[in-house]
Amino acid sequence: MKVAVLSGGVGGARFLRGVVDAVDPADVTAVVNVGDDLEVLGVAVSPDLDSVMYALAGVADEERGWGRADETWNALATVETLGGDAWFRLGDRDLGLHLVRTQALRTGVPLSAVTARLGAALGLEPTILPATDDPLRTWLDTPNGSFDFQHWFVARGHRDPVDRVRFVGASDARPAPGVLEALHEAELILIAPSNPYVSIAPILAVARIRSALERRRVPCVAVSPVIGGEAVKGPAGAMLQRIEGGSTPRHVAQCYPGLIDALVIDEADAAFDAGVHTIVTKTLMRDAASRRALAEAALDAVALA
Ligand code: FO1
Repeated sequence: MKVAVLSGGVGGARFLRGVVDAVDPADVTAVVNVGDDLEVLGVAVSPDLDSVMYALAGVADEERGWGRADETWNALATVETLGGDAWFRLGDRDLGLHLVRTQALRTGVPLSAVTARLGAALGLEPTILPATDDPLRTWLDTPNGSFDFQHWFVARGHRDPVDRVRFVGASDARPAPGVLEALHEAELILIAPSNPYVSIAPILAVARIRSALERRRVPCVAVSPVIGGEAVKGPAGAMLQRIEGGSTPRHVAQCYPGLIDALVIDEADAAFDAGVHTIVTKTLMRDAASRRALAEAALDAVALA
């Protein structure tokens, strides 16, 4: 079964591991958020693409959720000693990938082509696509000022309550090559249990991706990132409370108006009416078996066609 998965970083990457365990990995295309991308110390970092690639290559740091396992931090220690920018922690192994990406981007290779090269070098079977090759960056408006995503998330520890999320560059952003094809060829479209505002919304901010979803002829199923009103990790719960007015399945479903046919929710939230068809299962991904079981529950929604 051909599957297209819209994904952010940590949670999306875990979910994708379950998906490639449950279907032929060559039939899976991940369309990944790039709103978090940044340049730090002169290198181009695409955190969500990297979280997805590292997870699927089996080299991710499972505890941290981002970056590589068996990481060392010698370059960062030198940066710190020399008074350089050390707020965004780049490990030595991770840095190697950023150097290769940065060099290719500087010679004019688009992000999607660089990502294809990196994926091939890591031996990945699924197709990993950035949502767009064009510059699209997530900004957060808070009572304490406006911040780009990583300054809000990492430097300020996502402590500022968010009033509005904006996607600078979105109006001119085109889907990266392969994205619309993957959405059109998919027999099922999945939205990973990523943050709806800062992981999935930047993908949907590319107008032609959003309209492809609106005009889909196959089911689109989102997996809720919330369990019992709280995000497993990160600010999704607090953002839903402040922006949507609550963090029940209905509030999650409201983030995807006209875009989903079903929402996968946790057993802890089974009592709520989401306003769309719900699939109730255990959504916490603690190991390979639970990741696969969650993916299978979402994949079963192909029967909704
Ligand atoms: N997250 C942090 O909380 N602190 C960091 O220093 C940090 C560094 C980092 C480096 C490379 C990378 O690929 C991801 C990194 N992340 C870090 C994670 C990242 O900021 C977020 O998890 C994603 O952007 C949200 O999906």
